[in-house]
Amino acid sequence: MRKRGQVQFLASWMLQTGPVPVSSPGWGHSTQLGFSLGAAMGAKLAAPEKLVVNVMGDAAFGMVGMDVETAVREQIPILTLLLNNSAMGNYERHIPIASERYGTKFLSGNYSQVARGLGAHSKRVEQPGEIVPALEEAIRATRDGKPALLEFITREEPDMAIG
Ligand SMILES: Cc1ncc(C[n+]2csc(CCOP(=O)(O)OP(=O)(O)O)c2C)c(N)n1
Ligand SMILES: [Mg+2]
Repeated sequence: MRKRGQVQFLASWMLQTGPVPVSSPGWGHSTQLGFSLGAAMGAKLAAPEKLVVNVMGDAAFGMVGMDVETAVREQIPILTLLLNNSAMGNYERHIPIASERYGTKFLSGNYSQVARGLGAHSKRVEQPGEIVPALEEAIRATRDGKPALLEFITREEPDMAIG
């Protein structure tokens, strides 16, 4: 499951080059930010034996993040990987004046705290050495029936080949 934006390009690359076979539902004509959270819950309900991973950005989480509560309440243990680059990546190309004058493309927030507040397992990952243990712990949490969210603090990619 992937949403739009820089996250989408990075996740596509990871899925194509990763060492482990994975499957990824296509998004068809859906491009709305945040749809992957609900779609991941649906996938997990359809295939509860699988590890279902939802990759999303900080702006996408801003659109739908409260639905983590649905996953907690209904015990749908998906794993969300949130890439927090504190921005709508490269979005100045779409809103140049608003970005320059008002910084409209920039965001802030501690989304792992939000997820924890909603009852999910969560961790904010700031150092590379924390990535693997955080993933292992989060996957264990999903196996115990708890939705998990890892918030990775990243930087905005300065330029991406977007058509
Ligand atoms: C509901 C909705 N509003 C606006 C857009 C347009 N849009 C596409 S990508 C994007 C910014 C995405 O930012 P973020 O989720 O933080 O991901 P990043 O590109 O920073 O990885 C926006 C606003 C959209 N796809 N869906
Ligand atoms: Mg972002």
